[in-house]
Amino acid sequence: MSRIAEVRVTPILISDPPLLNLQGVHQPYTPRTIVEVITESGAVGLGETYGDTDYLKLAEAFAPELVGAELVVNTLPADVARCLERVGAERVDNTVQAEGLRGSRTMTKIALSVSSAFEVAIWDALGHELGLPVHALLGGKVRDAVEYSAYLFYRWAEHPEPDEPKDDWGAALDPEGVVAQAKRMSDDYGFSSFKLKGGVFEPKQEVAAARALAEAFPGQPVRLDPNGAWSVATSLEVAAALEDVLEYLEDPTTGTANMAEVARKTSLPLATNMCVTAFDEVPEAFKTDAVQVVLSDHHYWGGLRATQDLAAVCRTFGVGISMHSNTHLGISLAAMTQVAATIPGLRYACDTHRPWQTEDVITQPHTFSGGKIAVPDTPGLGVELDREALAKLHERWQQSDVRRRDDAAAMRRVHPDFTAPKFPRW
Ligand code: GKR
Ligand code: MG
Repeated sequence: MSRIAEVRVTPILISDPPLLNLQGVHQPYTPRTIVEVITESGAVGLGETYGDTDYLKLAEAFAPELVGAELVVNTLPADVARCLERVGAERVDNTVQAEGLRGSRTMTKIALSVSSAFEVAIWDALGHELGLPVHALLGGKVRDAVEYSAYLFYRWAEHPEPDEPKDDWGAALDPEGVVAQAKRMSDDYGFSSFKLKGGVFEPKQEVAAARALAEAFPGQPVRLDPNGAWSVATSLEVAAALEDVLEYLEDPTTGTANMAEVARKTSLPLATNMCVTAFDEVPEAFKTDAVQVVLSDHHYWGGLRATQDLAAVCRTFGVGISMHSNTHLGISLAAMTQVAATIPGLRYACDTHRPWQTEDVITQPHTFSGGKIAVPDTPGLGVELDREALAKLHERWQQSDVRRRDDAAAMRRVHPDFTAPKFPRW
């Protein structure tokens, strides 16, 4: 088997619409890191992860360590963590709280997110070497297509500066705007599950939007996710108001104990990508029945195998599994699709930020049919790097000083007094 001959790490900036959330608004451009693992025989494996400086620096530091290594993923998380101790320990402590929308962000979790990009790239390279799709390497697919949900956001029509990226989706700031967005998602992509990012307006307004969605799409699953913005009492009020409408309520409140309290008093299942984001957070959450659906994410759980492991744990305890997303490009969507194809009992449509990202670094961006992506049987992830696009987006990164996602700072360009809210906002 050929070994790894070269590893490239390329930071890029991708355009992003003005999507609103609890923390503020998406910036016009957001960073991502693209990883290429090239084997001695010339196979190229691709990976993608967060591009904020902490992630990028670690990826750049770790990349040379893989040169000469075999195409195996077993020790990657530990290897990356050791690399972090060497290169990162003096720069950051282990308890960085990023006020994030993905739960607490510790350096250990950053190491896992970086590791995931190398892991995916190695699976991809291995698939090309062996002529097998990644899902086959992971044990085989149990479905031929993966269903995704429409990810609805309150949003502005455009970013504040005239030369910033634009699209033709228009504003969505009330129930009518949300339903119009959902209709376009349904018409153009065939999505038939709908997730609304909440935590933006008063809960009453968001309840009205969820009800409007349910009326516009009778019988189709609707979810609401305020990223932990509400107190237990508010969560229970919203749950009571939407008990007949929602498929699940996602992270209504912050912390396992609060989620458990809400879960005890509502019949609605609670989903999370905030209070269960690593294996050491599982026991408490499952013991207290705080969550009924865990939203996995191969980026922060540490890769595709970790995602399968998580799915097995959830199966064992009778907890549902689906998939969280964050602003991503086609390499990540390919990886999400490959691993989702292998997971038994995936009853809920997975999240994706597509179609909000209109740029990509692959030659043939994914298309949805009936809200689903067909699982490719071609070698590796089934995608090919568009080198010209990668170079262009890297050049944008070089010419810009945006080095991290900061939704609150983006919001301050329009509302100078904005600060990311303290929990609970309502
Ligand atoms: O893109 O604004 C966003 C989302 O709010 C994202 O950051 C979250 O991590 O999609 C995520 C979620 O489900 O919480
Ligand atoms: Mg969420």
